[in-house]
Amino acid sequence: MKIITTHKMTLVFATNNQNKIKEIKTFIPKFIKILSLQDIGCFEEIEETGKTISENAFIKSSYIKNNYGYNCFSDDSGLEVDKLGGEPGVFSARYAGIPVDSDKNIDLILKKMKSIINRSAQFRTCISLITENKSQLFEGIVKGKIIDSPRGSAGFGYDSIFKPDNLNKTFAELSLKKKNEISHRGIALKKLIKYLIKLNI
Ligand code: ITT
Repeated sequence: MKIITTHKMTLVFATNNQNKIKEIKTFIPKFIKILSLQDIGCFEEIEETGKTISENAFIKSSYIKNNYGYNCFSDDSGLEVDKLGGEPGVFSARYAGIPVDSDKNIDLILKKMKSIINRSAQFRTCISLITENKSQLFEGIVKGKIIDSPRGSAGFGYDSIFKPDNLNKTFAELSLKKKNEISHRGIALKKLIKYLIKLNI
């Protein structure tokens, strides 16, 4: 039997990061149709000129709403290391320069933290949703520690050097499902989905 799904809501997910797409796919309820930037013919780079993670999230979603007319959400995320004054934070993607290179970013963090004993850090995700004229922000934070050298091969970005509190594994040693259960992105996404389900009632 053919199952027909009717989507009651269409949203663009404004990202070029395939790992983020993989992570959010497991969350999205069937009544929502997700379009990618390619689907809507958006191939230009959206400049992230904000001073904070939340500003950059809003820049990406409002760019799509203003230029393409679609309801949209975006995710801006970053790693914030306490003893580095919150770095790399908003510069997480390009911490070691352009072109973006995750291995170089990790090397730079580990180098800067070589003699630092307090290794507390957190991941932050801000999801900006724009539906018609309404703008909403959903935040997720997960606290943990930066370990001495990378461990694990799953995930992306800084996952291999981040060990969430209360777990003895790095994010890169977790399955996608487990990371989603506890991660910054998972927390922000759960808030987004709760809001969208209410909108749909
Ligand atoms: P878009 O802007 O196209 O969504 P991006 O990769 O540029 O993709 P961000 O601006 O949010 O995304 O950059 C955040 C960087 O922080 C990202 O490139 C990773 O290096 C890192 N990062 C974000 N989420 C992460 C996660 O869940 N695990 C590990 N590192 C992460």
